[in-house]
Amino acid sequence: MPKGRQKVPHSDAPLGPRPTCLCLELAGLFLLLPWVMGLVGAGGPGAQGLEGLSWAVRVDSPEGEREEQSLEQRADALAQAAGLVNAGRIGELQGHYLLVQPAGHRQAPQVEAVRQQVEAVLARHEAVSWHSEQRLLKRTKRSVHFNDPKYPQQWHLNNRRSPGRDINVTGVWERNVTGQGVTVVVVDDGVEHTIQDIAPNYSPEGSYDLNSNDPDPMPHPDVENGNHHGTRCAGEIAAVPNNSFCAVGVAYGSRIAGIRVLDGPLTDSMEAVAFNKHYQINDIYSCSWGPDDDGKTVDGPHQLGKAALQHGVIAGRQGFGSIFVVASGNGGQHNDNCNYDGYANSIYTVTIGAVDEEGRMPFYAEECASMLAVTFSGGDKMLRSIVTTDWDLQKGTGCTEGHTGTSAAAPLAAGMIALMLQVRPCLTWRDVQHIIVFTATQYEDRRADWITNEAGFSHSHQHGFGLLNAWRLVNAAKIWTSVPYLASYVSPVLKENKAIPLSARPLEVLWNVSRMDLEMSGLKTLEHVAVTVSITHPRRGSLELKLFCPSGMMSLIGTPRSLDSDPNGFNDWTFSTVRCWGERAKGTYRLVVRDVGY
Ligand SMILES: *[C@@H]1O[C@H](CO)[C@@H](O)[C@H](O)[C@H]1NC(C)=O
Ligand SMILES: *[C@@H]1O[C@H](CO)[C@@H](O)[C@H](O)[C@H]1NC(C)=O
Ligand SMILES: *[C@@H]1O[C@H](CO)[C@@H](O)[C@H](O)[C@H]1NC(C)=O
Ligand SMILES: *[C@@H]1O[C@H](CO)[C@@H](O)[C@H](O)[C@H]1NC(C)=O
Ligand SMILES: [Ca+2]
Ligand SMILES: [Ca+2]
Ligand SMILES: [Ca+2]
Ligand SMILES: [Ca+2]
Repeated sequence: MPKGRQKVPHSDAPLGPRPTCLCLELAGLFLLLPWVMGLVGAGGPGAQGLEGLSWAVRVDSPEGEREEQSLEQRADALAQAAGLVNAGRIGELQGHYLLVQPAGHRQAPQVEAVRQQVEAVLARHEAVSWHSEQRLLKRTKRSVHFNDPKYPQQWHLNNRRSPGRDINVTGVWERNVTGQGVTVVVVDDGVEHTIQDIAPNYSPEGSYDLNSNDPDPMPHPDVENGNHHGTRCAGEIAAVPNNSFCAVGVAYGSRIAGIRVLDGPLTDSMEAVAFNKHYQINDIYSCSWGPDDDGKTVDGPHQLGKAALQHGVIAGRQGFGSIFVVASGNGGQHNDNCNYDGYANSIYTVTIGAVDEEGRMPFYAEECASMLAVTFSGGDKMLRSIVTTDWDLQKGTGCTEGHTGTSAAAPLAAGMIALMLQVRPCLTWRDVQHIIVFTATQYEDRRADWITNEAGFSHSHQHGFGLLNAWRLVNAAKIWTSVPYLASYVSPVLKENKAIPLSARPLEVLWNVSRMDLEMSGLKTLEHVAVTVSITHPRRGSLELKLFCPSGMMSLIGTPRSLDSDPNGFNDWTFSTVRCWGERAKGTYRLVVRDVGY
């Protein structure tokens, strides 16, 4: 479960008339480049030729004419002349065909005689410019057999009980993509880096202890809450495989650092330091914490924390931008919503929620319009949790089967992003978000309100754009063309000096974004849409805010919360949504504010 941050007291704004003040901000891209999904598949002839003899040939047309049909006919004729069968074109290689022995002749006793005959025909034939007998290539499949005792229980990596209900990472590892060259930092209550599943991958260069102000983020023993949280998250990302100990991390070839900041009073300035600490070494910041999930808190990064997030995406990782992964929160039981959590709501963060082993939204999970995607974690008591490293500072075993909450989901996402950055280190922070949007997969859950937006992306407030899939993420990363520079458009401040009526007739605020506005800003396609509001209202939790993009796509940016009876309304709070991702920016935006009467 995420740790609470130190709460900053709300200022006591006087109850006055009820002005509503809001400002619409769009962030998006200048141009949407054509995008091709990375399909990895086999076409043309398969393995059928390898049971008998087979040859690859290049066929040329005599007149230099290269029409596929005439090439195909020549390959047929050639096959016949050689006593073979044309098994079809080889993949996408024009003029290349695979010729195989006919089915009945495969066990022919005089293999050598047949081989010589065919060779003679192919060598003489005027249509053949090249030929080569196909022999079996010796390739050792690097399939992964780990001796870690808890690896078989890591269903989120390789689910044998319900195939498909995992992050689909084993094929990525088999291709030697394990996060090599990438450093992930866990910003938390420390990382026990001496433990055998962490030590070989530990990065002291990326680490720091802001609670004690020293370079070593070793957690301090604490009987009450354990301070095991950061170590568990670190193990999910980079636990060492095949060391006969505990478990395996998603990106076990990456380096793992720790920033200890949650074990003591936390200030805005400490948070700002943490978000940019060693930001040319640390590529990905994994943050499994946030404001209280009590269903009545509205809080997030303050001035300095916000500035550090923005500075991180501009200057971190040699200018490609630090990747901030945040957990969406565990306030599900309290009807909490991650749009009241400024870390999740921030456009600079990758906001990750949880689904359980059965692919359902767990009881603790929060929903929100700024949710980017989900990945696996524990659920109710009957369902398995996440197996990972644990501290053994006092009498622990260094291994746990009980890590859960969105805290356990965010590090899995951080690990998957490390795999992407190994294959494409120069992806920008926005490329990473785009690739997640493009590759996350929708799946059925009766609680999910999937809607396909005008750009063709399906989003639900519960699951974002869907489930992260390591195989799809890495393949898309390989062929991704970086998105152009960030463009943004900010409307003027709109003041509506109107009361928000109880129930039936909501307050509506419209804002038209014209072609001229967009030409001035250079913005074409939406990514994030953010609305900053100041609303005075005697009971904040009674308010509901819906934002409609020009396409009509609705985002529930502010949900009513029965427990939130704060009398001060919203003061300059920014709500954001990713649901209009990829849509055109021009047109009318409509904010609908309603009092649901709690
Ligand atoms: C793991 O270690 C065993 C020896 O304990 C070895 O046989 C095996 O190949 C190793 N697996 C991997 C994937 O390196
Ligand atoms: C999972 O990965 C394998 C490669 O290991 C790939 O063939 C398969 O299509 C992937 N499944 C999904 C659902 O993406
Ligand atoms: C895997 O990658 C690492 C570093 O990128 C390299 O040193 C190693 O030789 C690779 N192994 C294989 C089997 O390709
Ligand atoms: C916005 O545009 C619509 C039609 O395009 C028009 O009816 C409406 O009056 C405009 N609203 C504002 C506030 O300019
Ligand atoms: Ca220390
Ligand atoms: Ca291990
Ligand atoms: Ca929350
Ligand atoms: Ca976010």
